[in-house]
Amino acid sequence: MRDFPGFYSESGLFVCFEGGEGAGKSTQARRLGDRLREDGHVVVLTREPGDTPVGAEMRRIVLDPATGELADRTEALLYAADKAEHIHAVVRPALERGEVVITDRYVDSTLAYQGAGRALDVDELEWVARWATEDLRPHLTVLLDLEPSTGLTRFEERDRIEGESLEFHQRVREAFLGLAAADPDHYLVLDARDDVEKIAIAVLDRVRGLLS
Ligand code: Z5A
Repeated sequence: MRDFPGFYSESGLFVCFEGGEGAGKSTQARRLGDRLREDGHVVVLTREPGDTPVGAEMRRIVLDPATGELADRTEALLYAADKAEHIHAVVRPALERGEVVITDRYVDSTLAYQGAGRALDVDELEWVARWATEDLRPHLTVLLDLEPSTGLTRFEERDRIEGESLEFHQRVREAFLGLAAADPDHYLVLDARDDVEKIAIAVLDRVRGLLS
């Protein structure tokens, strides 16, 4: 199987937030976006799945409990299609314009949820996800690490994936931590139990370092 070495955009900055449910990704992505705009940067705040018209359809299918059971491979391909469109229509054009792109979830979510969670072959899955994204890698992935039993209590309603077992979410957490440990230069792992502002400052420090 072909190896994917990873492609890092030479223009712009690509930052990704990853982590389990309720870890605070959306909260921190918004805060980082606001502060970088105050610093004078042009920021594109985006997310997976669902930030393109096609992606919104994919999001509805994969997350709506009314969808019911899907074959694991079907689910993985729907996420991959969302990523392909997202990179093509949103992420790459913004990076080529020299902007900061902040995405709430990316390829690591596929490796963690469809790989460790659903137990699909991770090498095969990674091949599909890397192919879909032209192997574009974030300059930095911020992993907000949280015990799943805590994260799941931050919500009242559960979608198709949030409704999975605690063991499923534990495997997802371990997979995220494993990805971060394998590539420390491109990850910032933070304890998501910390105060929102403390986390935001740690993220901003690291990102400002990359921008200077
Ligand atoms: N998925 C996948 O399987 N494969 C893939 O390739 C991709 C995704 C890309 C997307 O769901 C689902 O798709 C996701 C993985 C799967 N699984 N599920 N379900 P989503 O986009 O609807 O939701 P999410 O990405 O899981 O995010 P989230 O669960 O909505 O949470 P969050 O963004 O991490 O947290 P938040 O919305 O910022 O905060 C949640 C609450 O916690 C809120 O009330 C905050 O005020 C509070 N909060 C935030 N930070 C803190 C701190 N530090 N302390 C205390 N309370 C806090």
